[in-house]
Amino acid sequence: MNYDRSDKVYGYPADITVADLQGAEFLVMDCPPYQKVNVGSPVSIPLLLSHWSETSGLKLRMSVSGRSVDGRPWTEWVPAVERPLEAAPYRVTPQGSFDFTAPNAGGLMRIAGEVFEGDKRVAANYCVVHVTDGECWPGPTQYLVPFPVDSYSDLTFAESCLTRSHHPGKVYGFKSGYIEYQIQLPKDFDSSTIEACRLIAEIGAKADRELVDWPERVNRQDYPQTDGKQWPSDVTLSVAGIEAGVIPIESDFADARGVLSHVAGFHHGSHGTVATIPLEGDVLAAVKSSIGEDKPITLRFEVKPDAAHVGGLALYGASMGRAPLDPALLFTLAAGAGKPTGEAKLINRMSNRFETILQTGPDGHEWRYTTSAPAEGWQNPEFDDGTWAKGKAGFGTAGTPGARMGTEWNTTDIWLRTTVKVPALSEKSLAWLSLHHDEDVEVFVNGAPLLERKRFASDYEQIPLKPEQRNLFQAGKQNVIAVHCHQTSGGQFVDLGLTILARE
Ligand SMILES: [Ca+2]
Repeated sequence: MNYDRSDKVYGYPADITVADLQGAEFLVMDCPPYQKVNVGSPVSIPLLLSHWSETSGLKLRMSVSGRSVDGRPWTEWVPAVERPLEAAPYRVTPQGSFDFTAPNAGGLMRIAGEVFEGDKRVAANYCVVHVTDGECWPGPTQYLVPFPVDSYSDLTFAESCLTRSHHPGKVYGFKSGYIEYQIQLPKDFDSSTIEACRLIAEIGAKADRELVDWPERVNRQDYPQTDGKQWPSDVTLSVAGIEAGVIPIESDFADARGVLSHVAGFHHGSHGTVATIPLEGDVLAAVKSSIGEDKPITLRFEVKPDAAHVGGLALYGASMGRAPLDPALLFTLAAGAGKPTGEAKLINRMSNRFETILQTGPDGHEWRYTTSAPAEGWQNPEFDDGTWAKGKAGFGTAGTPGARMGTEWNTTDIWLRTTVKVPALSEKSLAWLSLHHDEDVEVFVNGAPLLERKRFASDYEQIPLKPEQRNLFQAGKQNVIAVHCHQTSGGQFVDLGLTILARE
């Protein structure tokens, strides 16, 4: 057994620690730990006190911390309240509720409840209310151009979300490289009305195994919690080819502040820092002239190989991290100037250059399959699978975690075969499998073993192919892919996809 004894950063609001949850008093907030509400809707947090002492004269304080996405403190809308607590000893007693109207602004509200005996806090607890669809953002003289993090036009990190597991709400790369976006602003945007511009983005560093205390033992769920061991990175922002500044990032954080990552169930608790970078002088002039000339604006987030801290980069979108906002350019316009009516577009998206060779899921590929043991050599190209059944991907039983089922398979073994044509791929090109297996699986290409995985996964895993694995495919020809999966108990499933990104 390994113990990680380093001090952890919990990231709870109001400096709540685990000790606040383990005293003789415990404040129950009888609502989901995270709930989503629309602006202007009523919110009610039922409260109870578990009072395991004979202390009297306790006091309750309810408060809201943090800011809306447009930067206003929540206390503008929801002030803190204090009231006495009445509770019989050794009982759980209802304490009414904390009620308010969700502000007319989007963001995450962290609601803390604290119990005091005199000036001493004896218990605390919190919950999160996610307010959506705020109307005060952007303001009347603000023009906001958000862009989804996965709409990048280029990503040059050697190891990145392209070659590891990924989620559309977070793009990342390790060590050095850059992520670039090309934004085409609307034709009717009059650049002479721009008074100021800033970039807002939630940015983090990205460690690989460096923050894991026993890196040799790989567990897909590992996302080390924020502690004293930091992982800084220096991110240079360039706009329209001109450097706008260096953003120092303290670490690859993962704690309770990364609420959205917990909710998304990906890279649990991971989050960045919300950075606001003013674009001024030459940079603003270049932005204005791009708009005037109807050219796209290029935004590059770069970790240079010679930076003081080469710690990778993660950009968090609205569905991941600590703030429910996509990165955005925020323009301040002259009073009275109209906002453009056209649509800003992200152009040259790299995802448009991905080519799916083998598609997963029930809308995907049709395979030949059998559930009775085939003759030896079943994985070889010359094997005749003409008598095997045909079925849509993937294969398994309903209810298996992460399964996207096309064909039911409920026996102990399944053998699958198909053929795919793969173009010639340069060294810089990428090819990756998307594999879900429950349980042991082996994959062959043209009769040769490509990879094996033991036990079970609970979702599709992105597996980049190494050059020697890619070399098993014959360019421009039909290639036979053969898969065997074995089941012992519980859920069962198998599906395999192949995607490529051709690069010169
Ligand atoms: Ca199983």
